[in-house]
Amino acid sequence: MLNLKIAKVFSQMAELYTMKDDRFRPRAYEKAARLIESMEDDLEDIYKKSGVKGLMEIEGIGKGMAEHIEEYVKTGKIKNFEKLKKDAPIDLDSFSSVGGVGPKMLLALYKNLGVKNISDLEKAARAGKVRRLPRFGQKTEKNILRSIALSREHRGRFLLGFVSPIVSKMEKDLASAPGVQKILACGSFRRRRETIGDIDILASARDSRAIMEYFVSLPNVEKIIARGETKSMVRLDIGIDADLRVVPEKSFGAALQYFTGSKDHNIELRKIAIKKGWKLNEYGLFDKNNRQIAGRTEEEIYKKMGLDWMSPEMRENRGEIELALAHKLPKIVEYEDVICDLQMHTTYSDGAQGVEEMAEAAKKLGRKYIAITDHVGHLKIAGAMDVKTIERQWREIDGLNRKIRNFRILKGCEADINPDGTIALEDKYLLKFDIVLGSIHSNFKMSRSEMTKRLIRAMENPRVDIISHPTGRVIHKRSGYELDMEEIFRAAARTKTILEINSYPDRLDLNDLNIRRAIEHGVKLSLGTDSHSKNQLHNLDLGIAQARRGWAKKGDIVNCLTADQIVAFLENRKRNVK
Ligand code: DGT
Ligand code: CA
Ligand code: CA
Ligand code: ZN
Repeated sequence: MLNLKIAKVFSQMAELYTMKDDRFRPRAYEKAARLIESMEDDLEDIYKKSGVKGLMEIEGIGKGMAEHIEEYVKTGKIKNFEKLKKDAPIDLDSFSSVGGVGPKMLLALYKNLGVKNISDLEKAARAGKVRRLPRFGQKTEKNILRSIALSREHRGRFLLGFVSPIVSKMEKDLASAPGVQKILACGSFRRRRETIGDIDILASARDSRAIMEYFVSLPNVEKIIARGETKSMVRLDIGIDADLRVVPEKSFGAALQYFTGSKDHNIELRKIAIKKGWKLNEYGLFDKNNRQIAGRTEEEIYKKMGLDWMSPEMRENRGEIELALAHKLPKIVEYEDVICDLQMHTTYSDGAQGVEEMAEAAKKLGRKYIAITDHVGHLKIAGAMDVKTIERQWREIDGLNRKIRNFRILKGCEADINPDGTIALEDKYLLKFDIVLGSIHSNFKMSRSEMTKRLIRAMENPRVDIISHPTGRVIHKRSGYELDMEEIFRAAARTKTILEINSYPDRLDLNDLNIRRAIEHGVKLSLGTDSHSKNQLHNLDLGIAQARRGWAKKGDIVNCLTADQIVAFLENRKRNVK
């Protein structure tokens, strides 16, 4: 699968063209990169089947891009890219995880200080050289050092949404290996943590050697790190490690439990076994006489020890073991309970497809309704809609609602929250939307108390239904604004404002812990994919996973209401808020 590699090349070409002050190519390449990154079909397959023509049939891929892809598939290189890199020999890879340092800054740093990679930059910033450059200053220098520290913290971890399609494909491939009985990815992947350190695959098989051979020869394996009869470890082409363990079927449940973790959860569980005079490990649960009393299934491991089985998402040793012992586990929201997607963009602002195409794609994924939430306000780079455009979109939505059966499109928008907490669109317009999301897209660096006040003022506006990506963090890139979250939760509860679980792979904002706190405050939550293309609509599952990790119940998530119910709910909340 070359998709991710090509996406990376395109995204770096966008940066290199930005350095050259090219007007149009940066956006075109960045858009193509994002599209390819979230595509499920394999570009190499498409090319091999139907050539450049087939590639051009992908929406958003023109002739030039298609030819680049062809060149890459054939030679592993793109000449234009190599040429661009010669003019600016900067290790863009090393900067990809450092937020807030754009291409123009990189070029200035390279030209003036010879900075080529992160460690050069860190050295220059620590020596106080960066602040002396025109347009940089002390504050920028400090932010650069903070970004570098943040990226270190995350080094070697991969986004769940990024790894997920790859793991699913490996599971499917391995299931067809000779003699395989059971196969499942465990570890943080099964617990659906927002980032994954390495992939832990577990199998039971009649012949472990055959599946091992199959595993180490998968096409996306770049290098074999260790190879044994029951355990092997490889490095995949995207840079993450994956290991495979093979156990006998009678131990599969025990191994599943053990390798799903988390480590802290396992340690607590083992203490319970020890108290009973038993032993618990990846081979099973054993009594005093070392007889296996459970191990074939995960359920029986928990049951024998007196616990109810719980979803992997809950296994972080955050109180779930006590509740399972007392048979008082909460019934968390199921994936099927969530029937709509409450944030997405179309060509009316910065999305790749029109309203109808997004609606049809969402319907195909089983959603019962959606909210179209294009940008309104100041965000000119994101193509914020003006009033005329809004009215045109409403007319189109009315028409589509008559046309598309068993489906509904809500009229929504994502409105900018101004630095003073007011909304960047007049009230009389806000009132006419079915659903209004308020978001912070500018002035990120306010003090904690100012930022908290800003968000609370937005929540006090009864026309704002949902605060989107409430903390503003971007995994691996930005740590989020300074906020007093307890104050925010209290205000959300008081004003009956819904807080979003933004389901975009690098946002997942609110995160699991904040979700749990919000619920304890009685705050309602919404799920939105924030899709900018129809290929991203499947990300809803990532948000649901985080909701489950935050122990959300069906009643906590407004996306479990029907379209009629949610409209009534939103009207009612506006009436009750002063
Ligand atoms: P990751 O890979 O950093 O995203 O996180 P995990 O949870 O996948 O951790 P990993 O890959 O180191 O180990 C996989 C599972 O194996 C882990 O969730 C629980 C189990 N495990 C690992 N080390 C220990 C340990 O020292 N004690 C116990 N009881 N279990 C462990
Ligand atoms: Ca792992
Ligand atoms: Ca591991
Ligand atoms: Zn947008």
